[in-house]
Amino acid sequence: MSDVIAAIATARGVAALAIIRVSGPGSVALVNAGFKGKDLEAADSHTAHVGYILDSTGTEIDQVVVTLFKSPRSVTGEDVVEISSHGGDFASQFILKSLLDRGARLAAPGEFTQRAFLNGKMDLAQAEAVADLIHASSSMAHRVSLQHIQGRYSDQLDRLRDELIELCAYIELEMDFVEEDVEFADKGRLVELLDESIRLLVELQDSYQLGSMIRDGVRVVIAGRPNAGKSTLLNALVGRDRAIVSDIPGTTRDEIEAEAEIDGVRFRFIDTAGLREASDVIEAEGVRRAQQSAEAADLLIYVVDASLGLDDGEQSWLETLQAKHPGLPLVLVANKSDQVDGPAKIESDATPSIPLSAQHALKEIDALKPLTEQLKHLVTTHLHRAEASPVVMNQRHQHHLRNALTAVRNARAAIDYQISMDALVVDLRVALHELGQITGKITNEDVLDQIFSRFCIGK
Ligand SMILES: Nc1nc2c(ncn2[C@@H]2O[C@H](COP(=O)(O)OP(=O)(O)OP(=O)(O)O)[C@@H](O)[C@H]2O)c(=O)[nH]1
Ligand SMILES: [Mg+2]
Repeated sequence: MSDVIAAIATARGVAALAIIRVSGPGSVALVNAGFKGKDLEAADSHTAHVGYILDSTGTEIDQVVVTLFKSPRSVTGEDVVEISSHGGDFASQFILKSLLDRGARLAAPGEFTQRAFLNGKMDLAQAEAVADLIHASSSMAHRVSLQHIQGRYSDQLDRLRDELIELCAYIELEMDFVEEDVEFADKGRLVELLDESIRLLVELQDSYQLGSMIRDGVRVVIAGRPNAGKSTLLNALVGRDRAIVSDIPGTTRDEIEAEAEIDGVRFRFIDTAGLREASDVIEAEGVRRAQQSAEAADLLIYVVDASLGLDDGEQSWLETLQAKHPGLPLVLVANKSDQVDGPAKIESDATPSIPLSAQHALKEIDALKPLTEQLKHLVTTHLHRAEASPVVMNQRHQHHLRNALTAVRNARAAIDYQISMDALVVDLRVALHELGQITGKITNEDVLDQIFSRFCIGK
């Protein structure tokens, strides 16, 4: 049986209120023993009571509001008491101490959520989404985490798992009847069901790229010739003087990263060294890193000095990059448009360019609109998907999904190659085991400890 745990659930520091959370069998009696006010044990669940918390000598610590959530109608499924005290560092600390003096134990990080999971109030994927929501660094990340908490993602995984369980049962039943186990009564149907599971798993797996963009931000690498205005553009995009700008070509050598949120999406802009035959080893290393970064980008902004245009060397650099990293979205910026007469156009067959003056944009943020609109457009198709269907944001889940997909594909191949039905069932069971680990239907203590240790104390 679990004991009573207590923790301060709010952040430290000066604030109007602080919340101390208590959970476990006997938590109402424990708080009641040091509460001057109504008899909490006699009170109904989901009621709030004003009173004083007393320390072990009977001295008043603070006037508080106590809210009761009696088992099983609480977040952990146990008796939960939430004490809302005045903020600041002292009241809540003294109250917590008085609870510990009365026999409560300080909660470990994530222990409330862990109990909610163990008591069947949420599955593991939902519990992990709680941590993701707390750590969300953009409104999109917040939205996707909330979707996961609400269970849409878990529902989809459960449906998939149920279908595979049914499939296993169906095959096992057939095996009881059919002597020659490769000769299936309804092989077509079996293939159809497996293909559908593969399709769903591939879709979930593929969503991870978007999921990590939402979680960690979209990595936008800014590349181009020396002096094209890359660092100026970075500064304009993030609204501060982050990178050194000068008219000496080769100013930026190391990579410079800075973030900005554009309409709910976090972008991580990475300014790089100008691409050219380097004049010294440090610059050469900078160019090498720029190349490497571009290859790992989610999106590339290629900055060209519009008065000079895109030369053959740049053209072929871009082509080589796109061959290496197919599908890499590219935005061509025709910078220094203030220095050209007429429209600053760059000749490029495939990609239209956006005329811009990064220098002007430093003072006039609206000048960036065409560029930021284009950036948004390039991720929007993905983002619509995030709204419409579940997106995998968690690396642990991605790992299990990959294994499940391999197993289902093996099962599918077993049919094509007329391998025994026993082998097919074994593959499906592996897939079930992998999927079960995502939502926590199958789990072990080490994994749980690792997951819940990511949480804050009090959650
Ligand atoms: N006229 C004009 N000058 C610009 C514009 N953008 C940048 N510059 C100038 O061009 C020069 C080079 O700008 P940077 O931003 O340092 O260029 P960079 O591409 O980072 O150069 P490296 O770090 O050397 O690769 C600076 O003198 C800038 O002030 C622009 O839109 N118009
Ligand atoms: Mg620079």
